[in-house]
Amino acid sequence: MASSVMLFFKAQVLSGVVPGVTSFLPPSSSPGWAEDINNATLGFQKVFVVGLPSRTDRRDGMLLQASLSDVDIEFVDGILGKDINEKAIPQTKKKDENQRMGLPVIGSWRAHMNAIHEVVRRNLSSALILEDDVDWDVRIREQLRDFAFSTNALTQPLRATPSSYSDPTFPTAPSDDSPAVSVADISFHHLPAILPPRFSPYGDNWDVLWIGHCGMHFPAAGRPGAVPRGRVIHSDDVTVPERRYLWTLNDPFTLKDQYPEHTRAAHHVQEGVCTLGYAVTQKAARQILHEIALRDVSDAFDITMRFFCEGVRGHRRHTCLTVQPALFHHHRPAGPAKALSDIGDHGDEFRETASTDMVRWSVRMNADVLLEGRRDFWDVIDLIQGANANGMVQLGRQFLSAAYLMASYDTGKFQMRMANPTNDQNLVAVTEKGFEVTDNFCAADKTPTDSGTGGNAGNQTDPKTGTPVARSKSGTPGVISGVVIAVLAIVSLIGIATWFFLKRRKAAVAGRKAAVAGSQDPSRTSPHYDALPSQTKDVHMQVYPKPELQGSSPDPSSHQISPQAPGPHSNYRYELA
Ligand SMILES: *[C@@H]1O[C@H](CO)[C@@H](O)[C@H](O)[C@H]1NC(C)=O
Ligand SMILES: *[C@@H]1O[C@H](CO)[C@@H](O)[C@H](O)[C@H]1NC(C)=O
Ligand SMILES: CC(=O)N[C@H]1CO[C@H](CO)[C@@H](O)[C@@H]1O
Repeated sequence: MASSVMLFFKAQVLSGVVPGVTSFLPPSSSPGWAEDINNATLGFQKVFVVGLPSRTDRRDGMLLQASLSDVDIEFVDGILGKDINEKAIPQTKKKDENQRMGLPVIGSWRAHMNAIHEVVRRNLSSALILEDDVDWDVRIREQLRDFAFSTNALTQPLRATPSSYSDPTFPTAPSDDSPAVSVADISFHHLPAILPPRFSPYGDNWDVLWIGHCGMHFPAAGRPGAVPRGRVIHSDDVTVPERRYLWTLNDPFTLKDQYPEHTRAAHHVQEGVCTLGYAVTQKAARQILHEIALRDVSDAFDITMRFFCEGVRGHRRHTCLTVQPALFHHHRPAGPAKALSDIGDHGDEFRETASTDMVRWSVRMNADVLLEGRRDFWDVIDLIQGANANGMVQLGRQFLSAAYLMASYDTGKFQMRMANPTNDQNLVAVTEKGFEVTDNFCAADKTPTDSGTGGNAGNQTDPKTGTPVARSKSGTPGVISGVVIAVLAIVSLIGIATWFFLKRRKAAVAGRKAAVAGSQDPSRTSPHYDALPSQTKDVHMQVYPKPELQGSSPDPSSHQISPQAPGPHSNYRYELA
């Protein structure tokens, strides 16, 4: 169900578009236990793709993509919520009609349950389940091999002391109220020696590998469940795009805020959103049948999966591992946005160019190159720039190459960020004559950032607010007017966005009734939408270009309009089927 919306505003990047000609890196050698990852089912016993049989376009796309990657897939039929027999939807608690989940949520739940059902019926030792609109990197096997090294480091017994693990919080993390145990990051480049796995190349101790998602948190004290807190940090992973191309539905985005460029992290699942791709073991599939298929559908499937992993809301805790950025992401083909989902509303927009976010050498975007047997793959960066050259809205020249707005209907809040301005400067408000405006234009409720990362030499600090304001390095009038244009453009976009948000919200209210379960936190069910128009003024204070861009440490809390992490019940986009 689409109870929230994310809009992207992109401006043209002026630099020339050059195809990404990069030499292909041959996979390095692997130990014997990792070899199966190179097989046709990626080291699982089966790869299933779930989706509606009527979406033959998606099946064609998935089939082509899988064949170009030498992956053997099998389709599992999803079903529309309206076609499910009412009596087949388990009801283990007494409920009112209006406490039922919406049909899209039920359809998505059933599609995934059909896949899980197959895993159990065929007694598969493990299976990877993908939604039918995902894309991956041409180097997927290397990525999975690296992920397997990481999951083994987190969950296999140490070779030297087989009764212990390198993560001191595995298998049982201290419960929430016990004193925080600090867990050092494990470097991917110095992994501990472990007992080689025997059950699966990914380890002997996992239930779920949630490797396609739209957001995860690092486990930490104070988050739900007693999730083990170890992280394997893979720095200099060339398959990770630059940070400015990364996004998540979970805020804060610690990976992007606190780790260097091209870092991938493997860790246990916490607050995952979207089930684009996940593997299950036979044991876990049986448990999912027991705990998710045969119980009330009281949340969307990804949210229930989160509870299943974390061991909250009446579920037992399971060993679920994940990776950030994920390895499977949505692919959006060119065409009417409506076609993107059979269950969510994507409006009347027409998408001129296909895209896949956060995958550098996307298989789908490189189908031509692969079909011709070439190796000069297009990088996501070139593709995004190419897409921008094809008539995306132009805003403020290269200063503001992308801004995005995230609105959550559940909390009644929205948030705006620039995703991709320049690395050279902060965005500041200036007067017509080019002087900085220091009286709280963009900064009223910001606390001083102390990034300490440099890169903004020549900046000043506003004596009143303590807010750092940076000057453009070049400082030419052209530069400054570009900034002005960018700022004005954003302010006007906010107006449009607010209008859009309110319009959408009206339509959503009716749908929400069904979706809001009785157990929902009451503060979430009464969002103050009506206050939004008057908040528009505050919102431009939230236009903060810097933290995402320069590798600065995150400026805690002040950047958020609201406690924004999708709470257990907040539903973002569900794209299945
Ligand atoms: C790939 O490896 C996995 C794990 O060892 C195994 O279960 C599966 O049968 C293999 N797939 C193929 C097609 O050989
Ligand atoms: C399922 O597979 C396991 C492991 O291969 C085997 O021990 C078990 O007997 C099988 N169960 C059924 C019902 O076939
Ligand atoms: C010249 C100057 O004041 N530079 C400062 C700009 O801001 C950064 C971080 O806020 C400081 O580290 C610099 O010293």
